[in-house]
Amino acid sequence: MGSIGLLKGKRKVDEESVKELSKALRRALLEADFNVRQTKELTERIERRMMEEDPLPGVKLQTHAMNLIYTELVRILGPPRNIRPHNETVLMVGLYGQGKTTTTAKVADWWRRKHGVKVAVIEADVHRPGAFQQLKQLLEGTNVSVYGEPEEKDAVKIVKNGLKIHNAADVIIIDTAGRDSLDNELKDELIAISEISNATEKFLVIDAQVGQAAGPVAQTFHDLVGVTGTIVTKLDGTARGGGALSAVSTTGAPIVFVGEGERINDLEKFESDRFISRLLGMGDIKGLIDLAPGDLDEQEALRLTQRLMSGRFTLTDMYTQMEMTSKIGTMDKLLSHLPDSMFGGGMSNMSKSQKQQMQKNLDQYRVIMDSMTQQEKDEPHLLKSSRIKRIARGSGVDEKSVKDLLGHWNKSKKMMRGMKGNRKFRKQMQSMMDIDDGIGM
Ligand SMILES: Nc1nc2c(ncn2[C@@H]2O[C@H](COP(=O)(O)OP(=O)(O)OP(=O)(O)O)[C@@H](O)[C@H]2O)c(=O)[nH]1
Ligand SMILES: [Mg+2]
Repeated sequence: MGSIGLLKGKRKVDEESVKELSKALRRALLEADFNVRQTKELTERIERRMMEEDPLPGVKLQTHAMNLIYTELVRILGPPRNIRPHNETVLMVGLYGQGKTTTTAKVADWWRRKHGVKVAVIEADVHRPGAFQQLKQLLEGTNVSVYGEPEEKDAVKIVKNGLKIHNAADVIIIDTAGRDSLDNELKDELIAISEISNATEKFLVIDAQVGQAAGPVAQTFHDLVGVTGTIVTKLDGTARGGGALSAVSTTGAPIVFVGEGERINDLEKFESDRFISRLLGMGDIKGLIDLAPGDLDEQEALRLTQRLMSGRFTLTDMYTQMEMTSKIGTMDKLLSHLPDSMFGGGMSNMSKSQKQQMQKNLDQYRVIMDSMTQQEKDEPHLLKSSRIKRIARGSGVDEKSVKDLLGHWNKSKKMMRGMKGNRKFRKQMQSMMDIDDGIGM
């Protein structure tokens, strides 16, 4: 998308250059295989925003345009999607040859490496000859257990047996048979596997080259099992990934990983900046955007909210939450994402002295937390007396201050729990965030 340069040096938007820019964007998105209708909607929205919104003081017109394009694309891609370390049963679904089996192995090994947990995979593809052998070979030399019954023709039975045998595994990943969208027998099989496995995640594996078919394919699988995440494969090739964007736009299931090769290590966590750069064919997009702090805070607010919904609440989360509430501008942003009940309605009405006290606490908490290990921040319940002593010494405060911090965390956590248990709140939250349960970071 070269023609962003046409705004260079311009101070005011004129309709002509907006049209020109929009045309270039449309071309780039269509070349990347983003869905035609979705491309039209997106470019029209950006055109409108270009005409209606003035750049913030100090922001060049060119950068302003890039910011708009970027935030609109990030809006489609959704907030960063992270994965719980354990207690997951994952179902891999997708069309023939998209990379399900390879990705099953990659993701299994990723979980084991990243989180050091016990991972097992189940080969439930009874249609592709040699699928079990393929999966076993891919995982040779890793600590991932591979379950399969090469002679059995009943996929549901294999899954049942596999789950029983590996019930001590922290994470189980099930590879399923490739299908084209017309085959009813395979559809029934997939639904049965999905039901019996009680999968917490259903990842749609989609080849970056799939193109305009991506949206309808994604919709089909979404209707069958309820897709919770997307994995884009073969991004080491020339495809720009617009099809994957259509899939995400259709299902609302964000991209979690991307595959960049045939080997087991060729898997990356999804990064929206990289993806957008590639989609637009623009090199590194980071240098071209300059989002106002407000925009970033908004992203942070979304991320935090998502985390709170996941039921995990670490010291770092508490800190972020406090930091955000102490900033008035951010607070408004945060509140605009949250139902009033979230902070008991009280936070936005904090008095000046309350805010000052909060800032003081924050400063002290930061010092104390600097003396903690990452693990301690993630799992504050580990902090028993000897660790508390060490941290107090390390940060030059008394032990009581460390305990106060933990007390504050405990209280905040209870509050979060309370809200999580509140069904009305949950429903409100989920429809607002369009996220699924069980997402953690
Ligand atoms: N270059 C590249 N090749 C990949 C990637 N992922 C998978 N492949 C290759 O794509 C081909 C198909 O991959 P599989 O994992 O067998 O795909 P599948 O979806 O399980 O296929 P079926 O079981 O036949 O439906 C294999 O040759 C893989 O090595 C990737 O990220 N990059
Ligand atoms: Mg396969």
